[in-house]
Amino acid sequence: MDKIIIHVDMDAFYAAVEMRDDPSLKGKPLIIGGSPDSRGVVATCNYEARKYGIHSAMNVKEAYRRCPHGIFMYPDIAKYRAVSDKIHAIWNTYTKKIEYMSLDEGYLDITDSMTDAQTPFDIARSIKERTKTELGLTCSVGIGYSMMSAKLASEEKKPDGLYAILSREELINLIIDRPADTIYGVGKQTANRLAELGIHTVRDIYIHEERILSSFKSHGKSIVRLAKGIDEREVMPYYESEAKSIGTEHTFEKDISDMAYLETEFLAMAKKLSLKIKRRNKFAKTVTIKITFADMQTITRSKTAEGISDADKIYERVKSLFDIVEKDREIRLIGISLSGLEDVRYKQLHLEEML
Ligand code: DCP
Ligand code: MG
Repeated sequence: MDKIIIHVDMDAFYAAVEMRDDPSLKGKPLIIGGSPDSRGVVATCNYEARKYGIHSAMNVKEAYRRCPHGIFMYPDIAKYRAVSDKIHAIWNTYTKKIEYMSLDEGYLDITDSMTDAQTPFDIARSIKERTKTELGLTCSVGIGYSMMSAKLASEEKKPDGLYAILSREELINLIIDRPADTIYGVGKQTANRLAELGIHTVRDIYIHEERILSSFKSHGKSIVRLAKGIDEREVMPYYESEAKSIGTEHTFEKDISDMAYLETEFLAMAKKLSLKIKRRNKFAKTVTIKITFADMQTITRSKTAEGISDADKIYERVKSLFDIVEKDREIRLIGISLSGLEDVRYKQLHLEEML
């Protein structure tokens, strides 16, 4: 049976909280970020400021150049976090199967929690209504049969939107002529590589399916499936994401002596784990590799240092461990595990950049 997933994303979150708390800011372009003379970047801005082409991650100096009469404010993360807790508390009354993506965004799987008398639209409207009356804020809500369809639906009518994409056909009709990076998992880098293959839109993904499958391996398979509307990802509730470690391992059909090949495998694993750990909003302090030799002897090697989540950082640590393993026998299995997981401190890096 299809799932019913709701994706909620607050509108201009930090800016909306500031406008709510100081109504004199309403109607004026408001930019939250570093001061105009600092090296900071824009965290967000309200919709008035967006008319000037200002957006998240833009250099504040550039934002100031575009809109010198705008109001520029530093973010107050503690305040937004407290508001976020209240938002999450509202969501929690509809289902316990919630995956929080950031302070202002989350997926709610309501498949099993909805009563017979309710439709997904009742729940979506109720969430919007309560967010408005109890917190004085607006959000955009998407209803989908999968995580990707729910997310695209919430973006569709932003701000204060409500939209549903309830079948693969509807999803495909909506996205077929959109850029390839509409597909979850297609970031800048992948989009560039796709463009080199002449693939620019979702339609091109269908046309050149074979080319993608041969050039991108398992990532290609996932791109093609998602483009066709097949998205089996489960909403991962908080309690499940509390697992103490995240790992993956691979047993080879034949024992391997080619070290360069093993390094490529480790790199692919690091990429996979990076996606997983980022989805859980975590950093890992400890990286452990596991190696089983052809004679079934297994060894593990660990390194603990600052928390990381990027694939290249994970791989770097894996490589430093693998380099010092004595490779005198063929290898049957390799694995990586990430532990010492800590929460991503929301935007702290960004704050540091600004101060
Ligand atoms: N944020 C940030 N730096 C970024 C992006 C976002 O600090 N590069 C912060 C500020 C945002 C909040 O996270 O208010 C939520 O991010 P969104 O991408 O959901 O953006 P907004 O909620 O601000 O706007 P929208 O209405 O487009 O969702
Ligand atoms: Mg938002």
